[in-house]
Amino acid sequence: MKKCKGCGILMQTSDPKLPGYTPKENSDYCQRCFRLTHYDDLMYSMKKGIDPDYVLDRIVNRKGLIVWVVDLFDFEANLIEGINRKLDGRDIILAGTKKDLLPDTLKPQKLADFIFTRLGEENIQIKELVLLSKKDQESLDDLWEAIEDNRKGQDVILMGRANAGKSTLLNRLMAEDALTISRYPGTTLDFNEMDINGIHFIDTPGIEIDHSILMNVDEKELKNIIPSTALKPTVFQLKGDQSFAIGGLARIDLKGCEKASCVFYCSDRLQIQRSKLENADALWEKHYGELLQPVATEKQFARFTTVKKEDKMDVVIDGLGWACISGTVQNVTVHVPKGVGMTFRKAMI
Ligand SMILES: Nc1nc2c(ncn2[C@@H]2O[C@H](COP(=O)(O)OP(=O)(O)OP(=O)(O)O)[C@@H](O)[C@H]2O)c(=O)[nH]1
Ligand SMILES: [Mg+2]
Repeated sequence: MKKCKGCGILMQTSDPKLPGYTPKENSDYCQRCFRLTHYDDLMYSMKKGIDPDYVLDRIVNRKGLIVWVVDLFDFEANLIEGINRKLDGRDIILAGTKKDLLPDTLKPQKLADFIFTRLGEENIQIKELVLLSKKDQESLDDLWEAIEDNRKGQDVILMGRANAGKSTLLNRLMAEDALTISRYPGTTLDFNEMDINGIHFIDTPGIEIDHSILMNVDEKELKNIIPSTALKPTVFQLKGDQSFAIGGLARIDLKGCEKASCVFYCSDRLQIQRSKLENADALWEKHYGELLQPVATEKQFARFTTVKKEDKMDVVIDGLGWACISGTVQNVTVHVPKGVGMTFRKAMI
């Protein structure tokens, strides 16, 4: 049997419930890719389907230049701890995607400085950084150049977290919509190889982000949580003790605010509800799952608290976006569904 051109899986005609099924022996795409592309019908979720260690092992065993695709909106969740060690010290080009989702006010140089600082803090080394926006041809040319400069005759492997935009980027490089892309994590199911301009490229399944909110909500909510257009910051002036609920997905409590502000960078389809901290528990209890929605599949919450040290500090919630807190605030407590990752960092913007 052939491999599916969209997701790379070996096709089969015997079991419609298993990955790779196609009713027609000689088709190029499996039924799942066909339905995803033409009807936005997920059929079955593969977000927990591919073992990340298996994917990484296969990448390590395959010679080639690494293009590490990183979603710039969801930067913290897209980091891969110890990536240099895991890839045996191979050269890495970091291709930052979805720059079009970040506000225009963030200049490329400032963004690049931010990325290099964060990579430094995480002890991650890369050879080159390319920042890419949807539809921007110039940045695509930069990526071609970086690949040519570093490839040394080798194949090129695109790897990264699920949903980072690997298959989308390859479609752009080949100027063809051959690979299946979707907002659902776990679209590409196996290694998928193709030649573009005389270079052999390999698309790979995303490395699962089990700590992302995206993996912890019903799939139908993804279109409300993943932003589709440039983020419009939502600004709140703060006084005293305040609390913010981001739908029913997370809560941020801020104590001792004076001449302070909190700016949210997340999908404009999410409702942010502000209250006095003293009323926050009661409001959460009363409205969780109703006014405060969507909610995560995990109903238990974990709390993280910090004193505010940086002048401008981001509270980042994996898969959801971030809030930038500035001014005088004594301490910050973040409530996230158990298992979802969060980071306190120096502000990106
Ligand atoms: N706004 C924006 N969206 C993008 C960009 N690149 C990819 N996307 C969207 O991100 C989602 C995931 O894209 P894919 O190309 O399927 O991601 P992937 O890394 O191949 O995902 P897996 O195969 O699941 O690992 C899709 O909804 C894309 O439309 C970009 O540059 N800007
Ligand atoms: Mg893919």
